[in-house]
Amino acid sequence: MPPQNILFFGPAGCGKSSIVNMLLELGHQGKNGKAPVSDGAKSSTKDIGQHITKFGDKEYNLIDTIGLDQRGSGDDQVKNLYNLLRGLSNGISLLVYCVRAPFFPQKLEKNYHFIHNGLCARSVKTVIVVTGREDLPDLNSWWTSQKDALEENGMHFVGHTCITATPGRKTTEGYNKQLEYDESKESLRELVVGECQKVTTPWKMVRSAAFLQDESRQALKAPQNIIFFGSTGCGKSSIVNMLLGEEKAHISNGAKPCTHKNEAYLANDGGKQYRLYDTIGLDQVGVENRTDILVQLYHLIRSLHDHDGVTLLVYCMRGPTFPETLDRSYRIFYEGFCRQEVPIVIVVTGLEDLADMESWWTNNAAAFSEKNLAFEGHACITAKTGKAEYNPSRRDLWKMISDECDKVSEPWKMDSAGNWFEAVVKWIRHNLPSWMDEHFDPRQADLYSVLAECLPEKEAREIAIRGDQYSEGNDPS
Ligand SMILES: Nc1nc2c(ncn2[C@@H]2O[C@H](COP(=O)(O)OP(=O)(O)OP(=O)(O)O)[C@@H](O)[C@H]2O)c(=O)[nH]1
Ligand SMILES: [Mg+2]
Repeated sequence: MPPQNILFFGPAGCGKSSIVNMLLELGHQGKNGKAPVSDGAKSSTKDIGQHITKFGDKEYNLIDTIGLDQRGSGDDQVKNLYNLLRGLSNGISLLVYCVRAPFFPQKLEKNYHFIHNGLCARSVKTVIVVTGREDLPDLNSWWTSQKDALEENGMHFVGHTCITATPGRKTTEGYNKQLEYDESKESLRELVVGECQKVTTPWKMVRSAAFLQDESRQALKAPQNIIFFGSTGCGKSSIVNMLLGEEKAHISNGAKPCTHKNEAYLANDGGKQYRLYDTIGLDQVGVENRTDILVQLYHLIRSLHDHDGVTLLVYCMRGPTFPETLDRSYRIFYEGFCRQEVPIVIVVTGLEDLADMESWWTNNAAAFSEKNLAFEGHACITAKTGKAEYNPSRRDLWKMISDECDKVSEPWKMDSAGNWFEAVVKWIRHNLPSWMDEHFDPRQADLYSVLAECLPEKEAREIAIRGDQYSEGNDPS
């Protein structure tokens, strides 16, 4: 009976080799001995190591990989890994995703998507092992706080453990973390060996290396972020669901605004990953304080700054009538928030009663130009499930969106938080004073209270003072 193969992967320096060694120490060691461990400064796993160990009467091959994000991890390493997987006669039973706490899962998803989605075709069960337990209050707090973020970023695990991968400092009585270290080994064995034993038919790599060029390399790329915006009830959430192919975003069933929080949904098309952001209707009536919307959008764009930037804006509107107030949210998002630096496309919903939905654009394109509203692309659709044109609409919409995203080589990121916010506030005051209702008093105190929700106190105060000078007619720029 050949050994079951277990692949350990994760970013450089997360403790992969230490984890492999913990299992080797616990099991009956076979050939190849210990895995070399990183001293922290630079990664020591130059290539793929394989170590056989035995638990009970079963043998396991622990495969220790290079951190794919490290310098020099290029096509060669990817090919080596592919060749190794391809050569495993017993396939692969389990993936072990190793990360170091505290960490931000969105930064780590590339590794996961590359190995789990790309190389292993989403066909191998994955567990997550978190090292650095010694720096955390307890295991459960870590898992509870991170599991939603992991799921949102498309990372799914059949099990988890949070461990310390070092016995700690040497003291006169031995190592100071020996107890935690021994417990960690047991919990690691339980998770890894336990999950392996459930696998009856390991997954085998049968594809030719050609796919590495496209699918797998795409998976290594971060998802592209797309923001859907527009008036309340125009169909933003319906459009997002249409692209997802399932009803994940809540859609409204009446006149009341439905989406009250900006939400992200992970979508795939043609082997590429997209993150779709369903946002709050900018002109939502009944919102007590419009500044709340502003602050939430600020948080969204700021979070995207650390999250691969914004690739595309999708302006959503409800047809077939051409709306009077169309340009307001366009200007706020495109000109105000994104400084005209992100490509923007338009999606017109509610066109199911037209014999030729595309004719809507032909008839209305001039009205957009007159208002100086320019778009890189458009889609005339119905986003209402059950309508005959729903599936063709979905196909057209994906095509338009993926074509536009393909043209973007460098997603947009706002400049340093303070400058950007100041510019946005100035822009809104100048161009859309009516949007700032009585709750948004331009005087220092109110501006400060908005800013203080998103910025460090000192920064908020400084910007509020500068903004105040501006509102008095002293534009400092
Ligand atoms: N007839 C028709 N109805 C649509 C279409 N798209 C969406 N709807 C309906 O319009 C209503 C509002 O759609 P939502 O997707 O919730 O709109 P939204 O923009 O997300 O609304 P908020 O979240 O409240 O800002 C729902 O009842 C949808 O079923 C369409 O193309 N045609
Ligand atoms: Mg909605």
